[in-house]
Amino acid sequence: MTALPLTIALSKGRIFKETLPLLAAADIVPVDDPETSRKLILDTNQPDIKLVIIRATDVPTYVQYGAADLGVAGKDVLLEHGGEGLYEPLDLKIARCRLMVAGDPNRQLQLSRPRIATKYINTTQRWFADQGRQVEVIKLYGSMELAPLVGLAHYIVDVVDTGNTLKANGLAPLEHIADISSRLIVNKAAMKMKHARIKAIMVRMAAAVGD
Ligand code: PRT
Ligand code: MG
Repeated sequence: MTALPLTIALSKGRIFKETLPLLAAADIVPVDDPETSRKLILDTNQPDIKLVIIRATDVPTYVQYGAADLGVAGKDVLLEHGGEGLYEPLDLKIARCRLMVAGDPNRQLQLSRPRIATKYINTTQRWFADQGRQVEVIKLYGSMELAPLVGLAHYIVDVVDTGNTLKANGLAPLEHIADISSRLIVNKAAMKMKHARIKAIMVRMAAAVGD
């Protein structure tokens, strides 16, 4: 019996680096290095397993539509995406951070309808709406920390790790929305069609997850 081929979606940078040892535990080792290669589809030591290297925010979309069977995505990205069409069976406990509301700590005025700059517009709307707080959400694609400094927004919602980036810009974390780590995600149809194969990978990755 020949195994059905598998495609795994990953983003470059911290997720790729921290996922490598977990994939290795499942005997999946990329042949090319995405940081130096320009290839978007990487071969692995297993002829029927490929890695696709895409933007972090695109990973759930590829898995949802079955363009990838598996993927690794931050919980921040999954909350924003909504999780439609995919399972989230395993917390890989990598790329950990916190999703926070942040702003100028010396300017805690109770604005009636503050403007919040973020790339997480759905999550931000939900966080404030659930508390009955009226806000105006502005979509940005990066460098959220700049927005309060130039008067574009009163606050931001972003992921924070060390807090150094906030601090360097005179900002501080104000409210904790969620603890974030990266999750293994699986296309729902693939989970049925390729169950034995995916289960075997999941079991071996789960055994390699640390604390
Ligand atoms: O970079 P790109 O625009 O391509 O996409 P991305 O930023 O979504 O990808 P990437 O690789 O930077 O992040 C992937 C995932 O890593 C995120 O979805 C999070 O789940 C997780 N993660 C963990 C982080 C951080 N830690 C983190 N610190 N993602 C981003 N950051 C940013 C943070 O927003 C801040 O601007 O890094 C900066 C430094 O953080 P401090 O607090 O340590 O100074
Ligand atoms: Mg980034």
